[in-house]
Order: sequence, then C-alpha cells, then structure tokens
Amino acid sequence: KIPRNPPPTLLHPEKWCRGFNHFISQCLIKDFEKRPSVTHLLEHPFIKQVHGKDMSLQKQLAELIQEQQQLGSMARTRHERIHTRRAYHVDRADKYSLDDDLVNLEVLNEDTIIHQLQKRYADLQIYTYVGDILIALNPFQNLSIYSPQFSKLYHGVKRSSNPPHIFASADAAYQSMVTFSKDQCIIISGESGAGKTESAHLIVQHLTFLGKANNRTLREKILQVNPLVEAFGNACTAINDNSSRFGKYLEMMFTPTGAVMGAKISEYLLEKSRVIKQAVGEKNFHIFYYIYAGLYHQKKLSEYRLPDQKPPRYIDNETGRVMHDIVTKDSYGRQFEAIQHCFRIIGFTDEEVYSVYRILTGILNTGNIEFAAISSQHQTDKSEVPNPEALDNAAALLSIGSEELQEALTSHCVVTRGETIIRTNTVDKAADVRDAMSKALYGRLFSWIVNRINTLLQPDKNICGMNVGILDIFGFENFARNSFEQLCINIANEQIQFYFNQHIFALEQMEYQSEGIDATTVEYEDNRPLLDMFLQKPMGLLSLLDEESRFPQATDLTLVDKFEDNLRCKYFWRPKGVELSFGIQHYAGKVLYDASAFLEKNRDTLPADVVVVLRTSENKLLQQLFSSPLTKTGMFCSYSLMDLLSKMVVGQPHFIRCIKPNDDREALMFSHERVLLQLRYTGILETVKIRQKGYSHRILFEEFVKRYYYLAFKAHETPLGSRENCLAILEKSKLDNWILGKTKVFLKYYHIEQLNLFLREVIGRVVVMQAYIKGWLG
Ligand code: AD9
Ligand code: MG
Repeated sequence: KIPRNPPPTLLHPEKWCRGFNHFISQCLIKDFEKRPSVTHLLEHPFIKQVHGKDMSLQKQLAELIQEQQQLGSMARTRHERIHTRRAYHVDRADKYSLDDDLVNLEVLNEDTIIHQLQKRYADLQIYTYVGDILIALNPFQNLSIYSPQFSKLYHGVKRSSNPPHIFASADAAYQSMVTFSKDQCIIISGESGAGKTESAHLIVQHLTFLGKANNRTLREKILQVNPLVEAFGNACTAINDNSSRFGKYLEMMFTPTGAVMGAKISEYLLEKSRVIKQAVGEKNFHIFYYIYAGLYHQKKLSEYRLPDQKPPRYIDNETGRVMHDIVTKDSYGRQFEAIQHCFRIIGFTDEEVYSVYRILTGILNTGNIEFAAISSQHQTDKSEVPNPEALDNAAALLSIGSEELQEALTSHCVVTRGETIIRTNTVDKAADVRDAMSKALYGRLFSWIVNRINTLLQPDKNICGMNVGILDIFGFENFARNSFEQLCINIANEQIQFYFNQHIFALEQMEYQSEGIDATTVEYEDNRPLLDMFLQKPMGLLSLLDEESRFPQATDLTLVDKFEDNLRCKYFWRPKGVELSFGIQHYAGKVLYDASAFLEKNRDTLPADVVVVLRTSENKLLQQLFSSPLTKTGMFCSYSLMDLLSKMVVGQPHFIRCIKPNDDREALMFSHERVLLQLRYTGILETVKIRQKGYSHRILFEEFVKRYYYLAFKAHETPLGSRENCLAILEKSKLDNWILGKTKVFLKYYHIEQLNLFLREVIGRVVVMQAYIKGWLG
C-alpha cells in the first residue's frame, strides 16, 4: 500500500518514516540494504508521484543528507576521536570507565565520593556524572577540551564512549529535543564563582555547533548574545571578577530538524543598585569601564562630556585605581571594541548604539551632580546644585533641559485635595532622587537591550520549532556584609534547590507510591519550610517586607522587629547587640544580613517628576524607555522568581551542578572542606543513592509505545498504548532492571540513552534511504 498523498514536508526523518511507513519498511529499506538497481526505484509509482509534484523535495533531502553525513561521521569519528584524545592527552581506553559516574561506587559515602572527585580533579577530569546529572568542578585554568574537535567528539555518540563532558550534557538535551520534538531545559546551579556562566557559554557553543544552521550569520549572532548582555549585567565582586548580577534564561530555538533558527533571553532581577554604589573591592557593571576606557583611547571623552583626568564618581570606587588601569592597560578599551562588534553583528543600528552610549554616559554624568543645602531663615530643607556643569552635562547627554532636570531633582509635586503643591527636596532626598533616576535609566536600558536582541534573533514565526533553555542565575552569596541584593539572590538559589529536590527526589518517590512500586526511599534535606518562610502569604518574609514598605513611617528597624515578631522558626534569628541585623539559615549555610536600606531598595520608587522630564527627551530611545507604565509596586523580588520557575517547569530538566574547589581561585587546588560542604548542601550523596536505586524516568504506557514502537512493531502498525505492548518493546530491546507500574514504565537513567540510540539506529536507516533517493534525484 502506498500512501495516497505524500506528506508536504519530509523534514524530520522520524516523521518521514511514519508518513511512508509501509512503503519504506516493505520496499525501500530492504532494497537499499541489498543495493538495488536505480531503475527498480525509478519505476516505483510513488517515486514518480513525488518527483512530479514536489520540487522542494530536493532541498529538503539535501538537508537530510547533511544530517545523514553527520550520523555517518559518528562512525567515522571513532578514528578521529582517538586522534583528538592523543592530541589533548585525554588518552584513555576507548571504553567505559567506572570512575566517570559516581553511581558506580560500590561503597557509597561522603568519603568515597570526595576521594573520587579529588582524584579526578588532580587528573584535570573536572566533569563527573551522577547518572544523568553532571558535576562540574571549576578548573580555574583554561583547558583545551572545548575546541570544535571536541564538539565533534561528543556529537551524537554514546555517553560512555568518552570521558564526562559538558558537551555530552548539551548533546543529550539536544538529542532528546530532536528525537521527541520536546522542549528541554538545562539548569545550572552552584555558588558564586563555581562556573555556571562559563558552563552556560560552553553549552551555547556546543548547541550552535549541533544546530549547524546553513545560516552562518545567525550562528555568529547567537554567539554574541552572552558577551553582550554580560557586559551590561556582570560585574567584579569580592568573589568573582565576572559575577552575574542578574538571572538569565536563554532559549535557543531550533527547527523540527534541529537547525538553530533563533534565540530569546529573559532576564531576572538585575542588581540595579550597583550602578550608584559598590561595596569596597567591588566594581560597577563592566560596560561603564569599557565605555570610559574606549572613549578615553579614542579621545572622545569630551564629546561625551566626561573628564579625562578622573573617572566619574559612579565608577571611581577605589580612587585612582580605575584611571591607572585605563591608562596603563588597554584591556577595557579592547573590550569596548568587542562590545561594539557584538552590537553590530547582532544587528543594532548605529543610531541605536549611539543612543545607548549617550544614555550610559548620561548616567555617569548624572552621578557627578552634587547637592548643597541652601539655608535661609525660612527654609532649611532646600537644596541646590553647586556644580551646574555636571547638571548641564547630564542634561545634554540625556537630551533634556537642564533646568527641568534640576527642578525634578530638587523638588517634587504633591497633589492634595485636587491641588498641586511643589515641595522642595532636602540634600539627601535630592541625592536619592538622582540615584533613583540613574538606576531606573540603567535598568530600563538593560531591559530594552534584551528585548531588542530578542526581536533581532526572533525565529520565523511560521516554523513551529522547539527549544533548549539554559538557566544561569547569580549563585549563592555570603559576604562580610550582606544586603537586600544578597537576600534576593539567595532566595532565588533557594528556589532552584527546591526545584532540583522536586525533580530528583519528591516527584520520583511520590510516583512509587501511586504506582504501587516498592522502591527504597531516599531521605533528603527538604528546604520547603524555608521557602515557605520567605514566600508564604501573608506572613512570609517577603510579604512582611512589602507590607512594611507601604507604611511611610516605617524604618528598617521596624522592619526587622516585624520579622522577629512574625517569623518564629528555627531558620530566622536576630543577633544580640546589632539592631539592624538578622540571620537566615539557608540551605547552603548561615547568612547574616544587614537590613539598612531594605525598605528603600524594596520600594524602588522613581518620582513621577523625573519620569515626566525624561519623557521630554529628544533621544527617541530614552523616550521609549519611559513611555511604559510608571511603577511596579511591591513583591518585586518574588514575582520575578515565580515567573522564572513557571518557565522552567515547562521543559524537561537537565541538571548541571557546578562546584567550587577552593576560595582562592587556584588551579588544581582541592579544598576538602569546601567541596564537602557543597556536596552536603546540594545533596549529592542522596542524589547518587537515588540514581543507584531509583527510576529516574517514568513514562506513561501510551507515551512509551508511541515513542518506541518501532523497536518491536512494524513501522506501519499503530499498536495500542497498553502494558503488554510496553512489555513487548522492553523485551525486544533486551533491557533489564526496569519495572512496570500501574500506568507507567519505570526506567533507569541509562535505559533512556540505550532506547534512544536504538531508535536512532532505526531512524538512521531511513535517512540512509533518503540519501539514496537524493543520489537518484540529484
Ligand atoms: V556567579 O554566581 O555569576 O558570581 P558563576 O557564574 O558560577 O559565578 P563563572 O562561570 O563566572 O562563575 O566562573 C568564575 C570563573 O571561574 C571564570 O571567570 C573563569 O575564570 C573560571 N572558570 C569557570 N569555569 C571554567 C572552565 N570550564 N574553564 C576555565 C573556568 N575556567
Ligand atoms: Mg555567573
């Protein structure tokens, strides 16, 4: 039986196979394997039918051929692999090493785990598996294991044929996406400086390699996205010179055949307060140094009204240091060129980039505006600007009137009983308004850049694609002094840990019960009570913070009192003698917070007077930034997080756990104590246990049969999603250790890879077929 109408596209090999199931299984595959004559095929009525009708067939087949060549190259890579290994001294027998996966440990305890990791780290084997989860130790040195040869090495091969690698994890996500046409998500966690952002880059690098679009420009664009947003969203902290100060979810979109076709970023909780002030030893966002140095070297500072002797106050945290760096080293200047290049490649217009620079330098000039009190007999709460040139500079760069700016900074309108009264601002208040304006400018500029990137990298809406999302947020932080920002960051990490626990422990164990399966339970540290303490309404910490922020009379002290009165649990305490401080027992350790400025930071208000002025700007971009509704009040921190989690829940998660081997950023230094701590609070020991004993994949009978029926049934059959049929498939594929529940098949993590490889083999034969037809068509 030949299908009456050939399907309109032949894009996905699996679909192709399904569309032509009978035809292919009965005739073409068999024939091909025997190398049939071309005339035999030519005469086939179906081929005639397709050839006559569909001229784009050739193009589609060409794509498939390319894919096939890749599948073929997998086989060929064997030779190459050995070669590459030798070249990079990763020499090892071309077979499975038990050391690669902690699940293989016979004696399982903290000591054996840490010993294994330490031994591997000394050999520069920074990656280790725990079943399907990847542990990545930060090497603190550049390793030569990320070249294109390595991308090839890890492409589409069995996981056990190479040492563990982040490319293998990226590959697994990609292969699941393509095989099952399902969105995937990769969640990278670890404390600050553990290597999340580097890992995210490497994943993007490998995914762009895999999604080898014919479109080279698109690939280049996507590779520029991370460097660009990180220039604006990362900064040097006491822990990490390139610390992420925002959460980033990057979705890479692919066509149904797996060619990359676009990307989209979502940002969470940018630490805007960094724009106006940085802790000792820390810096502002990278971009400010890049632009100042770039303009300095291009001798363009005066054009942007910046002094060339002394950097603006906002970036001059350590007096003199920055200027010294800028004059003596040109690394910032080169970074500025790199950023210009990123803008250009991604597709920003010159005008847009120019507007961005004006706003950035406008912010720097705004920071230099000073205020002094005017005392007269009647008014003592009035302020003026003693350095009007700074005001003029800022106003000029923001393309607004300088008098209007001064008004907006030093006074505010109050509407009472229908009447508008103008009140003056004290010096402190004026400085606060100035800084609030700078923060708002930067925050909105950042969001605009992100949105613009999304527009420029938007895929063709007509193609129904799928994506791999990569979550890289700021890691857990514990400084000498911890403020509101650290609290937000740590709550976000708390949620990631919860999400991990849900997926690795809770959901799995719940299903054993509901499916009537007797599997060993693994105890784990549940941080749910802690999360409740933060997020519960109306009595959680964040709700209390919001409530207090709404009282004009409230102070940071009344806030901490309120916490103490209401949060009666073991995770919260208040140290004696330090009024504004409180402690939290986080999943990752105890953190002492200093509540100064909590209320102000949470309120994050921008006076309407400022918005009104900024909206008059002649800079179109700036106008646009402030045209959206004014304020988002309250729950800033938790709303964003909810959004983040709901996003992640959509796809199937893959976990990467980054670990920091020492606090000195030293290569080859393995601090037993530090690693042990991280293994403990991330629950690695328990994770190994559950992967040893548990069934990480639970698939409904129906879904299982739909996915894998090829393995036991004829291609044209449509078997029912029954228990018996599942059994037939499982037996045919010769797997052991699986269990059948009431409605689901329970599989070990390694079964999935075996089944998928099996399936790919079958599908691969179809592709070979298509290649053959291509030969005839071409
Ligand atoms: V934070 O929570 O954003 O403060 P991350 O993102 O976890 O933190 P990051 O990826 O920035 O840490 O890594 C910190 C530094 O470790 C990098 O700047 C590199 O110098 C170093 N690093 C991390 N991973 C690698 C790697 N795979 N190879 C080489 C690495 N160096
Ligand atoms: Mg980071």
